[in-house]
Amino acid sequence: MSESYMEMWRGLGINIEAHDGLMGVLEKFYTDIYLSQQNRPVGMEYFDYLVSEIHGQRIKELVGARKAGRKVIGAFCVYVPEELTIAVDAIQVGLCAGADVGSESAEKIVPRNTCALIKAFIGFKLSGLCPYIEASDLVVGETTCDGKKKAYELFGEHVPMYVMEIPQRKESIDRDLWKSEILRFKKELEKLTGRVISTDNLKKAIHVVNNKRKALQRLADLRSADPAPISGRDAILINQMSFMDDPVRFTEKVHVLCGELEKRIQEKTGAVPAGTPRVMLSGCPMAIPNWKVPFVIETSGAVIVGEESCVGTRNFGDLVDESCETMEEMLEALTDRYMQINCACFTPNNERLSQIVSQAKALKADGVIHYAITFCTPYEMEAFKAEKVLRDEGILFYPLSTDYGMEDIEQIKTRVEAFVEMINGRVYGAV
Ligand code: BJ8
Repeated sequence: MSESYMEMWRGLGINIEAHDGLMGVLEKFYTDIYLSQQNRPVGMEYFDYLVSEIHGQRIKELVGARKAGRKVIGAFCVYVPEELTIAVDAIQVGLCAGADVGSESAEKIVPRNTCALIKAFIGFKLSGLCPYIEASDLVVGETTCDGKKKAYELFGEHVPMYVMEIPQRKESIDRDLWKSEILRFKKELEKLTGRVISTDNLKKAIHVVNNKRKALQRLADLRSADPAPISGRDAILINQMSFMDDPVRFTEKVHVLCGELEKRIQEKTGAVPAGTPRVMLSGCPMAIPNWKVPFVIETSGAVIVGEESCVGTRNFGDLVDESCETMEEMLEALTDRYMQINCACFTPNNERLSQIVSQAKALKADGVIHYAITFCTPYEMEAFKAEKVLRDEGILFYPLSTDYGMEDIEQIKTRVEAFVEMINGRVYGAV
């Protein structure tokens, strides 16, 4: 990354030496996992560029926007309504971290057996490595799992923190609570920015975010083709970048890529040969640069064709009703849309199980790998239920728990290869 960002990073309080080291490791990692792939769509060039400038150009845009009086909202969860952020002319970015960085520092303030996602965002902050956290005027957390809830109390000593209360059930009383939380967040944003959200601005913001989701839906649908027109790694990267990039520019680039993928499908050009075992991922979100499991799967003879995840369908599967005209109708529509997200923090959460089955069928997946970050109780527990429903449907299932470390990569590879063998055995009639 260019030398010209040094001053900007220093201004944000970034630990330059440690940051240089991190960027060097990431560059190598990206070359090995991404740029080494054969037959990638040309449209991926934009996303390669985004990654190469993830702490450069994009941060420059955020810093520039702040200088012009706009605010930056950092969020950890897909429950935080980006529509409201855009309606106050602020910018929302994702803060979840997907690398084993700063865990030693993190373990000074949270227990060792905390999930890697939580340790990573704390570690990035305490080690001075995340310009997104440093560029955020408000950091928005949510009461989903116990780990996050308690971590935000500690994290709030280091950043300007705001926590949204997420209900744990989907009864009408829970919906009422969630609607009141949407209203409270709206007021908080209005206070922060000094702007009052008008119906016109909210309508436009809903349209912008819906368009982003529609582009991601288009991409997801194209992956049902055989041969898969794009690797799972590339599609996951695009989903990860949906939390970082400008939403309008991102939407445009995803559509350009989708146009290319449609041509590939017509010409039967794939990222892998037709008939390659098709795996769907389900479970915990994979924040950038968490690419370990996708890399292992796609170097073990399979292709990933979809993600039932918050870096996947839980992020873009549902739209907000755009026919609403009044503020009250729009807030109701936002409440409804976000209540449909099936995070494992909800109980019961049978809608998620149905979603896994229908998504796996729509994508013609041969098997589902359930990904849980070690110590993530909600997803590790829900894996047992997911296994049962998929078995009942005759879909192969493998539950995988791992953290961000690389020590277990060979062990995971052996297990994933055995799973791919099972798929091959079934396809060829041996199972
Ligand atoms: S809506 S999945 S983004 S909470 S992995 S921190 S659950 S112990 S990330 Fe999530 Fe929102 Fe739910 Fe999605 Fe806790 Fe599990 Fe860690 Fe997790």
